[in-house]
Parts: sequence; C-alpha cells; structure tokens
Amino acid sequence: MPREPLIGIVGKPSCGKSTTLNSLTDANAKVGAFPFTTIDPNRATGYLKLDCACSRYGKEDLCKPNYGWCEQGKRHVPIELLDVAGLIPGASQGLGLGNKFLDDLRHADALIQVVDVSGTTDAEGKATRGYDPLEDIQWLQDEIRLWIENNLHKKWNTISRRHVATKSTTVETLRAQLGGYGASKEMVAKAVKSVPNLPPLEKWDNEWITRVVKAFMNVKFPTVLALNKIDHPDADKNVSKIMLKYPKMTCVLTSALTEVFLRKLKDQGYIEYEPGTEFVDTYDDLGPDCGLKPMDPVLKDRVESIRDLVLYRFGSTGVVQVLQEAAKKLDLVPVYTVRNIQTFTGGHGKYVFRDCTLFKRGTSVSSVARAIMGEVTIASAEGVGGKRVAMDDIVEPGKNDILSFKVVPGKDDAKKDDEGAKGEGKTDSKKTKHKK
Ligand SMILES: Nc1nc2c(ncn2[C@@H]2O[C@H](COP(=O)(O)OP(=O)(O)OP(=O)(O)O)[C@@H](O)[C@H]2O)c(=O)[nH]1
Ligand SMILES: [Mg+2]
Repeated sequence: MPREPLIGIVGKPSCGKSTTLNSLTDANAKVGAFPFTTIDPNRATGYLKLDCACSRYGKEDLCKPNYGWCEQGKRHVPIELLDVAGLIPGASQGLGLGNKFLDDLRHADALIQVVDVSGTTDAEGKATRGYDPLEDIQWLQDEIRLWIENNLHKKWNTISRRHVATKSTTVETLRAQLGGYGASKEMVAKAVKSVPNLPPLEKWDNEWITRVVKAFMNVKFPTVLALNKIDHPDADKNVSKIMLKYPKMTCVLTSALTEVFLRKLKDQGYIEYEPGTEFVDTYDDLGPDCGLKPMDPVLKDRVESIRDLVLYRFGSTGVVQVLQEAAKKLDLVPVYTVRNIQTFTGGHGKYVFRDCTLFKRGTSVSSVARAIMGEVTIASAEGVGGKRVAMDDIVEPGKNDILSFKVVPGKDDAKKDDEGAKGEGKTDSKKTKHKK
C-alpha cells in the first residue's frame, strides 16, 4: 500500500477458492470438481462492511458513495480479491503449477487460506473420501515459506558478502531482497525485531533464515483460515481437530457454495437475504404481497436444508466474516476525502462522504494525499471543523480519517482544481461502480 489492499485466496486444488471468490464478489470464476480448474488468477472486487462516517454526523440519508454502497450507516467499501491456482505439496519446487501460482501472490497483503474440511479431496485436490485435512494447513504455509526461502538460499553467499562489504544494516539488506514481495522497510524491521536473539546477518545459517522468513510471512501475509464445505456431514470432526491443533489461528467456518446459491436465489427473486446473516425469507414466510416468487417443492426443500445444515447451526455461511477477519489483520483505516470539510460533500450536490479509501493504520496524511490526489502539490490538509492537519500526522479510525486537501494553484489551475474538486483521487478510476 498505498495501492489498494489486496487479499489473496490460497489453498490446495478443489478446496473452494474460486467458489469463495464468487461468493464475495460479482465474479463468475470457473468452478469445477477437479484439480487446477483455475490456472490464471481471477481478480475481483469484494465489499468490506464497516461503520460509515455518515453515522457519526446523522447524515445517513445523504450518504451516497461513488463506489460501493451505504445502508443506514453501514458502508460497503470495495476491496480487491485474488483467487489463484491451487497449490500442492512440492509447489515451491515447481510441482503442480508451482511457482507461477506463487508469483501471482506477491502483491497480496493478507491471505484467506481455504481448507476443505469435508475430507472429500486429497492433498492434490483429487476426489476421495475420509481424507484428514489437518496436515493441509501446515504444508501449504511451508510451501509459501519455501518459495521465499529458496529465492534467498540461491544467492545467500553473495547477499551475505555484499552485506558485510557495504556495511548495510540487516533491514537494508533484507529489504533489498524482499522488496519483490512488496515489503516495506517497516515490515522488514518488524519481522526482524520479532525474532529473538537474532545474530548478525553474516552469521545466519539455514535455521536462522527459516526463522526470519517465517517472521516475515507473519508480517507480510497475515492469514485467516476459511474452513470450507461445512455443509458436508464429515466437516464437524475435522473442524474440531483443526481448531484444537491451531488455537491461535483465526478460523472461520464457511460454506462458499451455500453463499453462491443464496445470492443466486436472491437475484432470481425467490428470497430476501442479507449476506453475512442467517436470515432468509421466502414467499411462504412473507406472504403473497411480498413480491417474491413462490418456490417449487424441490427448491423449498433445498432452502430448508440450508437453514438447518448451515444458517441455524453456524449463524451464517461465514464468507462475509472471513473477509472481515482478513481485513482486520490488515488493520485498515477507512479514510474519507471530501471537497467541502464543513458539509462533507464532494463540492457539488448534497451527497456526503462520496469517497472512502482503505489505508493501513499508521499511514501518514501525506501518503494519503499522494495516493488520492496523485502528483499535484498539496498546499494544506484540513480535518473536521476545518482544522489544519499536519502532513506527517497519521490516519486512525476517528482521527484524521476525514480529510480535505487543498492543492497549490499552478499553471494548469483549472484542471488541477477540478481534480481536487472531486477530492476523490485516481485510485477510483480502477474500481467498478457497484449497482445495487
Ligand atoms: N459441499 C461444498 N462444496 C463446495 C463448497 N465450495 C466449493 N465446493 C465445491 O468444490 C469443488 C471445487 O470448487 P472450486 O471453487 O473450483 O475450487 P478451487 O479451490 O478454486 O479449485 P482449483 O481452481 O482447481 O484450484 C466444486 O465442485 C465446488 O462446487 C462448499 O462450501 N461446500
Ligand atoms: Mg479455482
């Protein structure tokens, strides 16, 4: 970041990565009950639900985001998701689709690791029965680590010699090597600091390199587990085993397939359904004036069993929660840029808080300005009440998260001022407008 945050969806073949992507976005990624259905990565926009600034000022009725949507103070902010090819044991050595898949992941800021807890696919994603998915979690993490580690091993002698010759710090040397993964200096520093008793870099053996890379992975790819296919009868026992073995990992139980199905029924006018909740209403629940289509007995049965097997048992299909948890790991701050800091409007019109962009907590006001306004020279930044905000202040939830930037008038004033008037930045051009 400052580019938009990106969440990678990883896991072995056929665990349900593409289904998870489809369940969270408008994407229609190909899904199949055989390994390597996905080869090229699928990128799509999901929406993160958070409390909107409009609710702080009682302006819910006037809130009309340019991207995403806001419903009674709950805002759905776009966030990018990347579904990649399946990973099998040995991928870091090139097995399966190997390194190609791993390279696609470089720019992910957090990972959703999808685990098939139904036990119906083996480590390579082939159909089977009674498979124990417990080991899938560790080897997948190991493959990602080995991918990074092998790249270091190949050149370690040179890296170490140059490190000594140039009298670089550990952070400088590692940053140069790990920059390709989008690692900032701060990230590398945080990773290095978290390894106890770390000797000087030139004394590292393979074990120290492994420890450092593990620490780096924790910082660069914070991971949430999506224990998927909970609708399957064998899922329960596997879920319990995983939770016992990994008590510190964030686990969310999901049924991506159920979510895709419910969203489809909603689009077809059969049900009312708010994603992320357990509430599904049908024609039978709401009566003939509800505007919903009546369902045939087969469809009714299917909805009933979804209620029993997933919604009432687990509280939801889990996919919305898994995205929320992944975003939490990123520690994101929604920053609202407005033209008029008194009214929170975009300059023209009555609508407020039209633009909201996600930044990592600790991002400076000047980095926000650069990301939103591009290369124009900023004269000043104002916060709520028109108070001047220092460019090196940082953004936090509720503090410096509503900003208005004034640009320095220059030769092409009119054009720049117009860009400023939008107060909304270049990043938006990449996003798709969400029609609700
Ligand atoms: N029962 C059940 N099946 C699911 C669920 N999610 C996905 N599946 C099924 O699992 C199979 C694989 O799903 P995909 O989404 O293509 O899996 P993938 O991980 O993207 O697979 P690759 O692209 O081959 O790596 C399909 O038959 C899906 O219908 C779920 O929540 N429950
Ligand atoms: Mg796929």
